[in-house]
Amino acid sequence: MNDAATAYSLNGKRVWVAGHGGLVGSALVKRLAAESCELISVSRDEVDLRRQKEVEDWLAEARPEAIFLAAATVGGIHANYSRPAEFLYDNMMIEANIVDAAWRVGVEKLLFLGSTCIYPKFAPQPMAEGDLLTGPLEPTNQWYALAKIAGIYLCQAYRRQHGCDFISAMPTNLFGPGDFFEAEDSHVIPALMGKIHKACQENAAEVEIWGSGEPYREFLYSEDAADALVFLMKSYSGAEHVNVGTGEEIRIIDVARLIADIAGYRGAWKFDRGRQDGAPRKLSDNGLLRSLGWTAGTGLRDGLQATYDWFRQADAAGRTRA
Ligand code: GFB
Repeated sequence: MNDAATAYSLNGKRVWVAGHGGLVGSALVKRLAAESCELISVSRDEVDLRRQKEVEDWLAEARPEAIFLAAATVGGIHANYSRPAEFLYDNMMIEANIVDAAWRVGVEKLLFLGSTCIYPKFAPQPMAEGDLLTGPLEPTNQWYALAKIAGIYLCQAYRRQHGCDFISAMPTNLFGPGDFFEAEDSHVIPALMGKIHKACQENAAEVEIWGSGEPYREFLYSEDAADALVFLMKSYSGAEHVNVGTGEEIRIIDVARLIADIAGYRGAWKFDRGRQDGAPRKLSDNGLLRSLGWTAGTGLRDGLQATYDWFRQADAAGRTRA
């Protein structure tokens, strides 16, 4: 058992999922339905999480006992690179406002969510928690990464100075139902699903893949991620952030082939070399999470199939966020 293993019960607790409409947030809401807790949420129209007073007023009134901080400005490689001000400002403000207000109203436990893009571009693979800040960041997502690194340090600082039980989890690239399936701003899996689905419908001869198709990524199904986050909330208390992944990686071209197989696409690939590859590899070391007792349950193909089934239905009903 790890030193930081602990027991925190969610039974009867008021739990706020900040970012409940997003990919992880919606999976968390689904997963938390199996716990005996009271879920609370607030919409973007009611509270702008980038505004300190709005967050302070909401938390003073709502008084959650536990918070999953899954709210963030997110997007794929192009969104990160083309909107650096939003990715840095929004994410720093959201986390600073929520962490500080959570301490002020006496929140018992808070789990802050980041991403494995916090690690250096050329970190040793697999990347362990201790590899943080050992080298320069990947330029395409350095603004998002810096905000998330600041979030980890915020949780550590409030733990050290105020004794708050605030923890951080760093999931690898996530995908699943309810994702943002748009060609320019989304992550690779929803982007390729959208493009491949359209190519099938239009009988197109080729689908565009950004960059070389050679980078490797580690993908985790959003419902597995939510399960890991609930597990950490209940069983981990430490200053060190915790990687959340599968420990398995795949080349971008191979994940495209898997999606093509699921969707029935038999056309060609066209590589747009004018687009960036980003990090060459981002494989996480999940030793800490495994030592606490959690491993992922959904295989990549099964997760892709479930996501594609959801997407096809949502697309047909005009319900995708594309
Ligand atoms: O998912 P993605 O945008 O994010 O891209 P990152 C992963 C890889 O897929 C890159 C390639 O090498 C892309 O060039 N790719 C190929 C595509 N075709 C496409 C496409 O049509 N759309 C997209 N989006 N990619 C993000 C960070 O990095 O990962 C975020 O920017 C965050 O900050 C997230 O950390 C988890 O893995 O490169």
